[in-house]
Amino acid sequence: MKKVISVLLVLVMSLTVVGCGGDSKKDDPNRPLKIGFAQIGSESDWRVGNTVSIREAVAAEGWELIFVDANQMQENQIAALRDFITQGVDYIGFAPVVETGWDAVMKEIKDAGIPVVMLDRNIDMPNRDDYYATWIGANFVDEGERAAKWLVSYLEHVGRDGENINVVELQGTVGSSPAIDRQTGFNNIISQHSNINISLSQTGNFETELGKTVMESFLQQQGSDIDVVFAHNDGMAIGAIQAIREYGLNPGEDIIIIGIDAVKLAFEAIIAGDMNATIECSPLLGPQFVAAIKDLRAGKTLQKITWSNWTDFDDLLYKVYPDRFSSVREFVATRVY
Ligand code: GYE
Repeated sequence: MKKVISVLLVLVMSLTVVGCGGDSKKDDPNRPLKIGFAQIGSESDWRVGNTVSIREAVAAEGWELIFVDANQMQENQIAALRDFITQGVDYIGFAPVVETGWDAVMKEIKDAGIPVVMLDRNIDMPNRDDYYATWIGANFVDEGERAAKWLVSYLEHVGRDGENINVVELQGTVGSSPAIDRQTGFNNIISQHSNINISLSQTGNFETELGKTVMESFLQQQGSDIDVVFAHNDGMAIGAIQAIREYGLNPGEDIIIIGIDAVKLAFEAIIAGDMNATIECSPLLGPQFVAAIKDLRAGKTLQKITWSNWTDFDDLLYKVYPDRFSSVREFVATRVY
């Protein structure tokens, strides 16, 4: 008898648990959501612009945002994600600092039944599509290709397409999707041009200071033999500009500088003649992030990839190829990051 009662008890209890789960799924559409966002850090103007965009978009909905800045450290992001599970957030937003090493925590999030919206960078794990509802960001391979195509067009335009061109590369964070893909994209194009070669390539971790330090070492090794700096973001390009000036060369003239992101500082450097081009990668992903969550809440299935919009900027080729490039002067005043 005792056994029967305890079996019954267990049955009743588990039914209650199932019942609770069932009820909580009937979401009151007016209930403010609780969102956890695991951000990479504040390593660049791009990142700061991205954070502001997310904060503003979530606040505009009246939702609660638990925002964690992981200071570019994977273990901090993993801890933040686990904390979001403990706190029982409704949705998780996640920009992973590097691509690999997320398998365990992504499985934990999935087991907890919390939908994930990936933003900006992506993860690399078996069946990764099963672990997030959607990913919103830029096509980084395409960005690298566009940077190289700008260079090819520029060299043609200034009559240097017959010369051997020595490129040095400032890479982003090792193992991050933009660093991997931008390098791939750039190489896809320059491999078709035997006169353009990368002689030195090192990470500056997407940081201005580190970009400057690495550029100083490049200059010590090769000095004025360097023709081009390809920086995986504008912040490192700005650092390189400082290093080149301190070395006694003219950035933008003696050495061609290409960055990625299209932040205001890069526009100003291009207008000042210190930099030559920037490839746009928009950080203003907050509205798309919120739209994705609203769709998920309404029960929609989202496509796995949503690309952000872009255009590329310089102060020369936009006149020749208005369909490919835009003028920095036209956009500098309205750039908010
Ligand atoms: O280019 C860089 C930032 O992941 C696309 O991260 C982003 C990159 C961006 O630190 O400035």
